[in-house]
Amino acid sequence: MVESSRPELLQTGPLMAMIEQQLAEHFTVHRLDKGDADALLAQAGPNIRAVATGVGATAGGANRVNEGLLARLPKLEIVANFGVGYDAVDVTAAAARGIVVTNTPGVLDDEVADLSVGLLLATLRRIPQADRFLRAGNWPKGGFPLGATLRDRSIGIVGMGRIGQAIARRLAGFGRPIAYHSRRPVEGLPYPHYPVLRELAAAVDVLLVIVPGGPATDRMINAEVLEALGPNGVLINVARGSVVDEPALIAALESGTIAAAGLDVFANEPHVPDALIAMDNVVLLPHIASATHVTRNAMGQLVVDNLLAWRDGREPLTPVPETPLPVRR
Ligand code: NAP
Ligand code: 8YV
Repeated sequence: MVESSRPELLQTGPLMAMIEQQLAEHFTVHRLDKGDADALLAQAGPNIRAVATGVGATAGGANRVNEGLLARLPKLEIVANFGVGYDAVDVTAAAARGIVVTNTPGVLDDEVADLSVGLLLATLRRIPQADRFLRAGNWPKGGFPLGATLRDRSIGIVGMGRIGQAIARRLAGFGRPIAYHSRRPVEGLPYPHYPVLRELAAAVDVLLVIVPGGPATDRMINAEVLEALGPNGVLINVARGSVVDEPALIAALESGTIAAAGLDVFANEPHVPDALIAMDNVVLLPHIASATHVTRNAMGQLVVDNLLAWRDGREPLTPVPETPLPVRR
């Protein structure tokens, strides 16, 4: 039974205009990031039935949907997350309260895989550095130094889910050996599975990380794994900054324990350590793997469609595995 045709919705931070326009059309929207959050929660919290969250809630973002926030929203039924990664939402607490959490899987796989391969090539072949070299007027003084190649490398993919598999399909075209690490092997894949991450790192020359963030993967790329990757090794992280022990990575890059890194994500976004910015053997991107008009619009529409399905009394389209709950009504 649908309580209201315009349910009260809490938006934790800015979202794309196309999302905000549709939310305003179908919901009574309260903004947690505008004005006094505490006063807003005291006044509107008891009637909030839906949350829309995303940008700004990842990594170190302030507006995480945690137990403290959930406790102030006693009528909450759904949290719709913009992004396939939902590490900024406490799904265990949500499940315990019978709240369904949705994310945006599938619609961004190819986009993120394209960027991952681009970042790998940019890091290995030093494409941004070559661009800077030319712009600085250095070419007439001599050619850009010779560098590393993909031709003699094997690639280890950490996380072989939707995006990991889209990356592997692309990298197969490069004719280099591929292996992967995940907790369980994926049936039917032709690549060797390494149940122990350190053993994968020791066996390959490139580690490309595309696992979810959260406690289970927290700093899984640590000093020991980087040591195993070795002095010819390259780390590519398109997963979450939390997955890498950032100080250990900086130390490994500075000491030559590994050769180079390509990073789309950081521990405390949007802040990037000065030590990384000062290095010449890293390529740094501002979390852009899905950042195209087409893909972000598809993600945004999925956020809205999940909320509208719930509002209309249907099952949300893409609940996360931890909360595959029927809507509580
Ligand atoms: P997915 O389909 O759920 O795949 C996740 C993969 O990680 C699975 O192979 C899973 O296998 C593995 N995994 C999970 N926990 C693990 C652990 N503790 N140890 C080892 N492997 C583990 O997810 P997806 O759609 O491919 O997305 C993956 C992640 O990429 C997202 O959660 C997000 O954080 C990140 N991402 C980043 C961007 C960006 O803009 N940079 C864009 C999109 C996604 P097992 O369960 O068998 O271990
Ligand atoms: C988004 C992402 O940039 O989907 C994810 O998990 O990391 C990216 O696609 C991010 O969710 C926006 O906050």
